[in-house]
This record gives sequence, C-alpha cells and structure tokens, in this order.
Amino acid sequence: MEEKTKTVVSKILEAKDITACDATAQMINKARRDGVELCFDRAASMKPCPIGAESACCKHCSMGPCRMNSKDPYGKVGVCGATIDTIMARNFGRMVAAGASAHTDHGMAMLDLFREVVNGHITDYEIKDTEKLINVAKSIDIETEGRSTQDIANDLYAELERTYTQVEGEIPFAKRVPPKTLETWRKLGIVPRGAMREIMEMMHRTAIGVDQHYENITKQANRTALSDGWGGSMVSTEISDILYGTPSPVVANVNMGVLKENMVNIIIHGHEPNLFESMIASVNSPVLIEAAKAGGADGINLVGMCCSGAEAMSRHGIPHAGNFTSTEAVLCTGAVDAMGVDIQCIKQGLAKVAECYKTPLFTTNTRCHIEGAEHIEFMDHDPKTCTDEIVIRAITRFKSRTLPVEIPQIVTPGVHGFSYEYINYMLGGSFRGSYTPLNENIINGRIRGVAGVVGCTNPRVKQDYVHVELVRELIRNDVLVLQTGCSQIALAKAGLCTPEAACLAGPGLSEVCETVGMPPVLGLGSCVDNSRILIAASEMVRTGGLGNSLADLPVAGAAPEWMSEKAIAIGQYFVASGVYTVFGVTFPIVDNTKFKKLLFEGLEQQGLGKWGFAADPLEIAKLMIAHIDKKRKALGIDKARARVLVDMADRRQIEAA
Ligand code: BF8
Repeated sequence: MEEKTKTVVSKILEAKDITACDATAQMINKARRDGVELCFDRAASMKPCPIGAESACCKHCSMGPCRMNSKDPYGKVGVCGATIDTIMARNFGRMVAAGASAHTDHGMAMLDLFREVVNGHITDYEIKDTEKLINVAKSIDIETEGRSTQDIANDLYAELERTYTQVEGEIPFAKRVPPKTLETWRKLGIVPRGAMREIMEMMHRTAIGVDQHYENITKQANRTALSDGWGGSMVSTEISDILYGTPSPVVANVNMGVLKENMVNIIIHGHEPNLFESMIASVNSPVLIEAAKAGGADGINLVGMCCSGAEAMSRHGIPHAGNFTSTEAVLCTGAVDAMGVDIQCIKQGLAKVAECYKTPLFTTNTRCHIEGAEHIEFMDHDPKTCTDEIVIRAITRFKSRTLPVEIPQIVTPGVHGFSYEYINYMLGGSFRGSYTPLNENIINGRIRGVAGVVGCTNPRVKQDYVHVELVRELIRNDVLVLQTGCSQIALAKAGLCTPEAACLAGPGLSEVCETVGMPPVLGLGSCVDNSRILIAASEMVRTGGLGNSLADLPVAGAAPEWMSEKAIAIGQYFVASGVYTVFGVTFPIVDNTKFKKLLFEGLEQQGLGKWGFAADPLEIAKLMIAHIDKKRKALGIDKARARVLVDMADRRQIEAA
C-alpha cells in the first residue's frame, strides 16, 4: 500500500499545503507567530507508529504486545499463536465496537431524554415533529390510527429501547431493511439482536484466547456495525428529529468569518444536540442579551463546529465555523469568548490553545472531562443552568478581552438540511412525495449513481483537499453526492452546497439539479445522520427499478480523510449493508493477507458490500465510479448513459417529473 504515504503531511510545510481552507491557513500562520502548537504541528513532529498503522500489533494481553512483520506477515505468530489475520481482525473488530458504542451511547442519551419528555419529567424540551413521530412509529408497525401522541410516543420508546437492551431477536429498525438484504443478513447470522449485546460480544470475542478465526470475528464485526447504523445512529437521528424538528433546506454561512468581532462569540462543539438546543434558548434570553449589550457587545453570536454544529445548521441555519481539524485553529482568532463541548472528537489539545488565548473552555458532559478545562455539568432536567452560565462567562471574557482579535474574513453561504423526508418531498412534490424521479433519472442515465461522501478531516493529510477534489470529480461525472459530518463542512466551505454549483456537475446531473433547483451536493447533517443515507437507499430499492437489495444499487461511499474509530464503524455498517466503501489516508491492514482479501473482496461474494482504499482523490473517484458502472451494467441500465444529448421532449419529461 505504497500510495498510503502520498498525501501525508511532512514537516515544515507552508500553511497552504497543510489545509485547503484559507481561514484555517491564516490561523495556522497566526499560531506560528504566537508560538502556539496545533494538531497539524503535532502530526508533523510525530510519525504514526508504522506497526500500529498496519494493525500488525496485538496488545490484548501481557504476554505481548506482540509485533508482526508486515513485510512477511505469515513469518511469525504472537506468543499465544495468534496469526496476523486473527490479530488484524481483533483490532478491527474492536475499532468497530468502539465506534458503534459512541453512536449507540449517543442514541441512548437521546432516547433517555425522549422518555423523560414523554413522561413529563422534563419540560425544557418537547415533541416538535409529531408527523415524524407517527411516521417512525408506523415504520416499525406501531399502531397510530386514532391514538394520542402520548400513547404512540410511549410505545415508540418501549420499542426503541430494544435497540439497546434486547438479548434475542432482531432490532426494531431491521423492519426498514429491504427484504432481500435482510434475507442475506439472516442467512449469514448477522442481524443485530441489541447493541449492548453485540458490542459486549465483540469485546469478549476479541479477548485473548477466544475467537481465533478472522472470518468469525468479522461476522461479529458486521453484526456490531449494523447495530450502530440501523440501531444506535438511526435512533439518534429519528429521536432528534422528533424532539427538535426534521431538517428542511435552510441557508447557512460556514467558515471562521461567522465570528463577529463586536459580539460575544460562543462556539458549541460536539455531538449531542441537547446542549446546542439549550444554548439556542440561552443566547436568545432577553436578560442575557441585555447583559451582553451592557458589556459593550452588539449581541451574542452562537456558532457551531463539527457534528452538533452540522445538526444545528441543518435544523436552524445556525452558522458553522469549521470542521474537526479547525477546532484549535479557530481559538487563535482570539474572538472566541467561550467554547462549550460535550462528547466525541474533542481534542485534549483544545485546553492548551484555549488557555493561550484566554478563552474559557467548558466541558459539560459527565462522560467527557478534560484536564485544564472547567466542567459545568449539563443536565437534561435543568439544561439552562449550564448554558446560561456559559453565556455569562462568555460575556465576562468579552468584557475583559486583552489580546488582539484577528478573524479571517471568509464565509461561504450554502443550502443545508436535506433530510430523507425533504428529498422525498423535493423530488416528488407535496402531493406525491416519492423517490420515483430519482430512480428514473438514474435509470435514464442523467444521474449515473449516488455517492455518500462523509467523515472526518485528519491532520495527516491536507485538510478538506481530498473531500473537495473527490466530490468535484464525482459530480463532474454525474454522480449525485450525499454528505454528512466534517466532509459536508469541507464542501460547504468550498461553495459546492449551493444550487449554483450545479454548473460544476456533468450535463445529466446539472440538468436534474437545475430542474429541481437543488445543489449537486446534498448535506444531510451529522455523522449519526448517515442513517438518513441508509433510509434513502432503502427507499430507492423499495421504489423499484434498481434491483432488490441495497447491494444492487449503483451507489458507493467514501470517507477520504477519516481518523475516528466511529468512521470505521460507519464504513463497516455501509459495507455490511451492501455498499462499496472507499477510505483514504490509510487503512489499518497488512497487504497480501487473508483478512484483507475478506474485507476487500470476500464480503461482496457473501452478498454484502466491500471495502476499498486509495489516498488520491481522483483514484478514489475512479474506484467509486467504476463500481457504480459495474452495478449499472448488472442492472442492464448501462446503455442509457450513451445518450448524452437531451432534447426538448426529454427536458419536458424531467420538468413534469
Ligand atoms: O462524528 S466526521 S471528525 S466530528 S468522527 Fe468527528 Fe469525524 Fe468530524 Fe462528528 Ni464524525
């Protein structure tokens, strides 16, 4: 896997070579002038461990750690006799378990909140989207006709709790899986029972002396990953929509220029929307706005980062300051008066950078404290105590700003908030919401296929660059792109989340975009909202004409700058669902091994999807497009794309659709 190192950031690079984001580059230069170290510097000064990078090390007992030789993978085994395949499968399975546990624990917190709202113990939140409540209930066969919202909500809670706690049977959202795909899972024995059980069993089986067949370990990795995608993540998305509203298109500004020098700037960064929703209420409190004005500010400016930022942007149009690798850099503006964080992707390095710029950094979640940050516990039963206090402390910091403020004057507007439901409405209209026009445009070749481009940014590669170049290439080739997480923010910064970006798409996709008035790149929200892509793909199967299972669809996925174990869990649930999924940066695997062959070829032969790897964005695009074309051929719709010229009759047909 020589190409792995191609785009790796090496020492003493210019800021413009470290990131494609001009605002972040400006802040990297400022940090260097200020003598402040950022994640990019730490990445440059510390090479990744070459053995760990290839997953050739086992540290699950004290007979080791045992190190294998990736140049001669079968030359030796661990002290217990574990082969390279067992070792890699164990490591991979544990990454899936860790990533799945993050999403499912997040989803469980949403479900806890939902229960307390429904039974009236929590009054600061409410059911905002009753229509969504009913639709989700119906999707898992809960009777809704003639019943009260309260009764439906009670039943929905009881059903969805099984996603976590059930010890036998199938998780509730298995009912949403296309029948042919579900049949394959049943045949393989990988339908998740309950997330807690799957994660527990994954950890057990990867301990010393338990499961020592890479195929059997991978089977449990599939089951665990599916308990995330169709379980924890999906519950999180659906409950968040019910409580806070299902997103629909909204214009929002992205990048560091959303900070305002003359305002009290507060950044919320993390993953659970409860904190963000309560903060929205706090910054709109007339008393606190008055206090900010009395302190000399024009008002309070609330801004998001990373995934909870992406959710708040999708639901409410709250501005977004940047993705994962920009969270330290944004503090270098000196303009951040408080940063509140909850869980996941919160770098410990933030504490030191925040201290350098005298920005108060607040942890708020019992599951995430950081040495050097102040902890103000956020409680669902009394959310405002925490968020009001953060606002008060931000006003204090604004009043005592002493360091110079430098805000990059860069901001890009875009359209966000394309939920599965809105895509249905957008394509089919309010009276006959449907995915039929999407399927028809895929069948007639105007849209070649659909790609999900998602995931992190990673200081080991040039920030945003791989995301942006990959997506540009995909849309140029008429592939409609769905996005979530930090990838969505990268493309938003690059200006591709606007209807005008349709001019960058190939002739077929741009025609569809212009007809509907949509961007060629649709942002669906945070990383747990990848579940929206699963639902959309299932609807494409249900609508017809594109095969019987998810594996038949001309679709592909990518996380070209991934870094988190959550990304591996997501990748594995897409693969297990039937999707070809290509990762960039690096892949934790040794070449020429049986385990690699299983992930990159064998799973597809079982009727699932498969993994791919390439570091270069154009290479990733090539792999994805080749896969889409392979699926088009299998469906017998490959000839349709030969017709490139669209006459007036065709145009009228699209417009009618
Ligand atoms: O869950 S994309 S860096 S912020 S892991 Fe993290 Fe990756 Fe961003 Fe959200 Ni997802």
